[in-house]
Amino acid sequence: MQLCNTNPLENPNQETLSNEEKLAQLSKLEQDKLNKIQELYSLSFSDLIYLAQSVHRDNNNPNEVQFCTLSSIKTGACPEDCGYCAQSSRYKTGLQIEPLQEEEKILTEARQAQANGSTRFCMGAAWREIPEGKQFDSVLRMVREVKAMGMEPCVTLGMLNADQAQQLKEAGLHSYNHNIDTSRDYYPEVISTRTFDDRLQTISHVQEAGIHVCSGGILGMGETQEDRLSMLATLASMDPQPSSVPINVLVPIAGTPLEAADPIDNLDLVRLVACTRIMLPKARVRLSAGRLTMSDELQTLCFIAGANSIHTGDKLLTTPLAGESRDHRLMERLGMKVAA
Ligand code: SAM
Ligand code: DTB
Ligand code: SF4
Repeated sequence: MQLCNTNPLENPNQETLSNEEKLAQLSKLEQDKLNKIQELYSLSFSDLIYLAQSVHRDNNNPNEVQFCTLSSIKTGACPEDCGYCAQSSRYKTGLQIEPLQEEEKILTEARQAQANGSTRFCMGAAWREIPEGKQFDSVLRMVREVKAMGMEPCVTLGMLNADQAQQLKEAGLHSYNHNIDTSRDYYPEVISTRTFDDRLQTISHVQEAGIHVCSGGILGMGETQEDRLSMLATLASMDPQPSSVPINVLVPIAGTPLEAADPIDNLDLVRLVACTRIMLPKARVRLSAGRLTMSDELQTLCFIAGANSIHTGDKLLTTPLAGESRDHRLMERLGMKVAA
């Protein structure tokens, strides 16, 4: 793993450590990043946005937004206990369970997504880890076909090993989405069936296979501001940095432990987008879950702060989105272009 940090959880006395002592265990790099993010976060809103927009202009086309369409290729019945997720078998969320979908059905969705302006197509499966055999072979074929259409194929399939990462690379996979979701400290409050280090391990396999990493998190799960900044410090310390960072705002799902979590303040969201842009200057900063309930004005502030990609379409994985036409209308109103 090229993440330059020491794992405080490897210390069995972790629980007895003060916050200061835990911090002292973070690597110099990650701690430096955290200090810088804290400084950025304490700037006036206007100074922070000015800086983020300057970094954005130096590294990206500020008038361009990439559209990415999601498809749930295997839905629900997941053994993991992620406290936010509609697809965990631990919670009664009323979700319709669907087995791995037919390849042709998914490829039809990909063609439609491309016709609607998306250049990236992300296929998600509610697996703890990728199963070997026929199901993985089918996913590999879908990746090959999406690549052949000229789109960026992305998948999010749970944990994987080095050999599976290699096979995905050979099939032409552009990106693997695997979120760290929150800070190392807050992670066990949200998920107990795997660790933060399990996530980093999968990310390391993805990096080593030469596949782009797409990794981000969820805001509004009851975490503190410090947790959010610490999550960002972890992402910014990865080497190479993720080439895409999805920023999800929790979509509260009835029946999950986080159904009534306090929502994130809108201006805090914009500040976090700005800090992400500054700390990961070249990444696609992607507005992901939570956009259905965001006003056009809030989304615009996020674009000004450096967001340059969205998940579009009628649906994320299991929850609704407003459809591409709302997104195209907003692009037109702002004089911005959908990345070709
Ligand atoms: N099972 C795989 C995994 O967990 O890596 C892939 C699918 S999982 C649904 C993809 C990501 O969606 C999660 O890592 C989480 O960040 C995000 N997500 C899931 N449910 C969400 C919700 N209710 N609100 C916001 N983001 C959510
Ligand atoms: C990511 O970070 N967000 C997307 C994508 N990667 C796979 C998924 C969001 C899921 C939101 C809840 C749902 O629709 O089930
Ligand atoms: Fe399963 Fe992924 Fe949902 Fe967690 S986030 S319950 S691993 S589908």
